[in-house]
Amino acid sequence: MMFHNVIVRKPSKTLMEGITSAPELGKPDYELAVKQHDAYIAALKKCGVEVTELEPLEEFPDSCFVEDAAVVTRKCAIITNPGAASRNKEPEYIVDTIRKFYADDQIEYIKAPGTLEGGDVMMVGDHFYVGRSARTNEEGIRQFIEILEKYGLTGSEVTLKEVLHLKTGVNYLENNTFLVSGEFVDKDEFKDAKKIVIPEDEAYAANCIWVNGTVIVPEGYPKVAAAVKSAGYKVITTDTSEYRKIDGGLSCLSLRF
Ligand code: CIR
Repeated sequence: MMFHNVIVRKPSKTLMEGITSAPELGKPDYELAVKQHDAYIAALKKCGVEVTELEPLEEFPDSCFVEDAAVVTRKCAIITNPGAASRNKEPEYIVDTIRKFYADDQIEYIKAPGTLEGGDVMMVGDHFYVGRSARTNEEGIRQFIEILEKYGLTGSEVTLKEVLHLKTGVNYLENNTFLVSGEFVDKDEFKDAKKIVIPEDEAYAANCIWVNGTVIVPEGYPKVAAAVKSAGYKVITTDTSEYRKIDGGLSCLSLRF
């Protein structure tokens, strides 16, 4: 399995108005966020992918979290319908870019009353776990699985209670290996997985991304970086402190396919 392409969107100056569950961390610093975004792109390029960089959308403070607007698979792309009201129109601004990579008959849509955000979708080969969250509802999951099945792919629902999105707490690397934190450590769905258990004090770093054999880990989480290294992966760290302030992590900042 190889990723060839990545889509990112530059942060907007309105970033500080992004939705957050952690106001105590303060507001993101725009200039620093831009630097961190450039470093993130550089890290991705080191993993051998072609990066398409979209212009910022000032009217959507959270639009740099491009992962939530679409799900890209090896067979089709699914344009989402985000459950967060302030983010609901973001997918309209990703479709033209998706069209450069997928034929019209490979592009599908989640429609109201269904809602779904890409942060709730975790790809494990041809199977997709979907978190039922405050952003992704039962109807959104039903539509999503129906679409997957049309393309010979499968999906299943995972309930979650503690985190924003499924991938806030669990992420897939490869070879049945998962990073798991909090409520996902003992979940039935992952009982046969090889697990790298994320310590509570580094829970944010459960959101790492595997890109072509390298794992990109957020900077400042040494236990997670060490655990991933000792599982045999090359590790690149990159700082996402400004995105963390508005609940964003490494996976949220890109679409990888
Ligand atoms: C939000 O609440 O929607 C953004 N502030 C953070 C989105 C993070 N995206 C993700 O986990 N895929």
